[in-house]
Amino acid sequence: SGEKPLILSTWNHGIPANADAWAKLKEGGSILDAVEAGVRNTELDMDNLTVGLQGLPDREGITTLDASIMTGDGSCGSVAFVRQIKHPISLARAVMEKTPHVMLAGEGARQFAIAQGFPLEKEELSPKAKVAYEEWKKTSQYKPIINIENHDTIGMIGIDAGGKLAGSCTTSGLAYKMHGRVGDSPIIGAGLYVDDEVGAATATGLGETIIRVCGSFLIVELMRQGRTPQEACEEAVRRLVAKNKEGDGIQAGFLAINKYGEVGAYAIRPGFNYARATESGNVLIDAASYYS
Ligand code: SD4
Repeated sequence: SGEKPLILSTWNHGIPANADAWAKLKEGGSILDAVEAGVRNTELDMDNLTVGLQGLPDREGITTLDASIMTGDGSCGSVAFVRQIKHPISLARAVMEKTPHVMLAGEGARQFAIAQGFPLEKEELSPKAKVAYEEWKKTSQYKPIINIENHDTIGMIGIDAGGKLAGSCTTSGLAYKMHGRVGDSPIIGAGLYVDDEVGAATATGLGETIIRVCGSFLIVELMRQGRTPQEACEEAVRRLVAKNKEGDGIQAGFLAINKYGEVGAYAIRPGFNYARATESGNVLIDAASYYS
């Protein structure tokens, strides 16, 4: 069986995110504190155009963010279609801890953020996002393209030494999406699911396809029925491919851990990688995929 504590996160920016999560655990933080701190790193990464306010905007040129957070006792919070908030993951945590609700969206989420003392950022595109958006406007074509538009959301799942689990997921979503579009990342059970009795899963890629199969919940339930994390991720990807409505060329990937600290990762196509942090190090690993 696997090592604990363990932190897993999507893509190569998972390495610095894991490092921050690990540091938080080592200074005595909970696994919840760790997964929040980890993805806050990515929310500030100016080179990542799929997370945070520097992310690529929707068709109208407005960057809107989705995020969710969950612990293994079933506590969860999320925000969707939120503007001007630098750390949507922390806003999702505030929804979880300070409201009777699980999910706040749009203007209501922003009002709640203001009431909680979150600073409102100026609404302007980051230099890189602005260049990309101006270029996109020349044709205004919208086709989900793997590993370009869909790339780089961070999903993080972790288990502490005592077997408590938590996860986080944060994104600016699909580039040039319709205004108001919400992806899988803030949907509990789609982009993220955590249950201390079983394990945790998170997703990245084309959200529509992940929502359709309740991807992260599906993986946790498959593990509950006895599948390994790897088997569960593979079955979820098979399900997603079978139900695909978006055509060839889409990408999605899943990460999973079970309560023993065993790991699974699988994607539709090659190119998906993830960062795995344990006492023995923080390393980037290429995931296997359905298509070669
Ligand atoms: C979404 N799943 O909004 C996100 C996008 C993503 O890496 O994962 N990008 O559909």
